[in-house]
Amino acid sequence: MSDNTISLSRWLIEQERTYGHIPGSLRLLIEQVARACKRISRAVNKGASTGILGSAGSENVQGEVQKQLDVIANDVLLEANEWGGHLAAMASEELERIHVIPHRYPRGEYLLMFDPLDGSSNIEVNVTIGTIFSVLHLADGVSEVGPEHFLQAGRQQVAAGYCTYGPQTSLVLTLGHGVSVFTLDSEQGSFVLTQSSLRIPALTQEFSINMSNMRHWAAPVRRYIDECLAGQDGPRGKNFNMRWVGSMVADVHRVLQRGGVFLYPWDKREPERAGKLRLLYEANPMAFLVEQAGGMAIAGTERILDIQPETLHQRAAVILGSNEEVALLQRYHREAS
Ligand code: AHM
Ligand code: MG
Repeated sequence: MSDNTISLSRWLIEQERTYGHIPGSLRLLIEQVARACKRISRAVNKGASTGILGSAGSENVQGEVQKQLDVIANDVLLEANEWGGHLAAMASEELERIHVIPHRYPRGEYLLMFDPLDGSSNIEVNVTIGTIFSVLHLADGVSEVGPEHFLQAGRQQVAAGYCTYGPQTSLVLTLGHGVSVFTLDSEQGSFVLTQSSLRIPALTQEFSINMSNMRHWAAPVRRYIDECLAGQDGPRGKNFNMRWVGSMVADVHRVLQRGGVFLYPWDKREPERAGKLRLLYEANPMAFLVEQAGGMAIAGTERILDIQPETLHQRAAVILGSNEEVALLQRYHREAS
């Protein structure tokens, strides 16, 4: 590390000084999450050499088969964040119930939510996966923490971020004052600031959706994608490119860096389900980051961050990215409703 690099720890302290309302306990909580991500990154990097690829032989609360790395990542996050004194409870995509901080540790004022290993179908094929997290404040005066305390609209998040485990390990973070990107210097073992005040490019011609579900989409999504596919000769008057990694962290990271739109919309396969992705562990943190980077995030007509959660593992439709594209999709949804 050269002298002018800014480590995550230094950056957090400087943020605390600049924005007096970022409390020290939130700073320490973020450092703890980052430490857990470094451990997960190491486990992911070792891959098959340590025999930890493959199924764990169990299912999570959503009925999805858990991979060994899903379980390891979940345990690392629980263990790393339990004792610090900053949290009251945690909720994970992999756990049916919330994890209340045991009485032997001091209880803090925050709630942490995470998808420990997003994109786990990509683990075996050595494609980028990641951890997504979100932090809420526990309402004042609560003595017994319950799942209902996690049911806050996404606009109330005090921090959110994700870590990608790919060619580089990147931590992308917002505390509500813009988005910063940190890259793991694996020799030093620390995250260093590599981008400040990230802005999603406004002019863009790239979309990201699982095209194999096309026949199941609702009319507004179909209309938007049809117009993109029509290219230069169609109503958009330009050619579009398509990318789908199948790991939300990787697809959203690309959208944040070079613009475009990411969609996992409602579809007819399971009409009673709002979408595939989880509101608290995936949609809300990504929506917070995207809005902080100057983009938009909607579920159809509604802003994701305004959805009032009703259950812990609730799903949401997700459409996010560059303003112009998401605004057009919102208009198509409004016209259809
Ligand atoms: P996971 O959290 O169990 O990995 O599932 C979420 C993932 C997202 O990362 C990704 O955008 C989506 O599922 C891909 O779904 P599909 O395989 O239907 O394209
Ligand atoms: Mg996920």
